[in-house]
Amino acid sequence: MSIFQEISQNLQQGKAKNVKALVQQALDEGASPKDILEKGLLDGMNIIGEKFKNNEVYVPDVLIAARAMNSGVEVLKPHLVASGVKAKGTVVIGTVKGDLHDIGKNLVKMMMEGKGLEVIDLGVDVPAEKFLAAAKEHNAQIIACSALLTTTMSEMENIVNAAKEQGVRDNFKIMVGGAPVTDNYCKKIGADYYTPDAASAADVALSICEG
Ligand code: B1M
Repeated sequence: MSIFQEISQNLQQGKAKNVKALVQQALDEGASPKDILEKGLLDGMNIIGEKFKNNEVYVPDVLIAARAMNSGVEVLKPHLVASGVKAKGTVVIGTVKGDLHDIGKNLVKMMMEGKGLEVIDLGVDVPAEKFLAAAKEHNAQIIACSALLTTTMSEMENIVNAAKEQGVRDNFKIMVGGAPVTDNYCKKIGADYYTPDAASAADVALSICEG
């Protein structure tokens, strides 16, 4: 088994310490940071993402895999910057104003990071103005909004409207999701993309950033 496959498998099993050590070993053996990221870490996260989509693994498995991914990325980050590997795009993510649910949002963030995107996490209870200010500041391609309450979903419409009012609606794609959100609702409020789960949100975000 190659060291990349070992990294991928340990990541899928959530073995954070092993992933960290294997990434360091691969670097010491002269593997390129890009290969370690793509053939090891991202490969493992993609497999977990697919399994999650197909109900073959569940939320805790994804969370521990994501933690293992973060351990590997920590070791790799300085080398990626040095070797000039750029993030494939930037996403500003948050749970909308009035809503404190963040487990789903965190999964979406992790899956997006697993695809090589830079994700600026604004946390929970995020007002429309804050989404827009952060998207402008970080030159993001995407604003990603999560809502878990029927009473807070309407905040998503406020974000779309605020973007129009500020004359920046065409600068960002607005993605929406969360248990009560639907594709019809997305269309009704004039957002760009609805996705039902974290894995498909990451797929769509990547395809937006890759143009
Ligand atoms: Co609350 N809660 N909660 N809660 N809570 C729900 C959502 C609820 C359905 C429970 C119920 O009544 N059956 C209900 C909402 C009813 C409604 O509006 N239709 C509810 C309620 C009413 C409340 C309070 C009002 C309760 C109260 O205080 N009376 C209160 C509100 C607080 C607030 O936000 N202001 C409240 C509080 C809480 C806790 C703090 C205790 C806790 C949140 C902890 C936390 O997040 N850190 C909590 C929890 C845990 C839940 C349940 C049990 C689980 C939610 C969850 O994390 N699911 C939930 C009931 C349930 O769903 N069974 C419930 C797992 C998570 C992985 O799924 O977030 O759906 P989810 O994310 C999925 C997809 O939706 C999607 O991807 C994820 C994974 O694939 N997705 C996106 C999410 N965001 C996306 C964005 C995208 C794309 C996809 O693109 C941008």
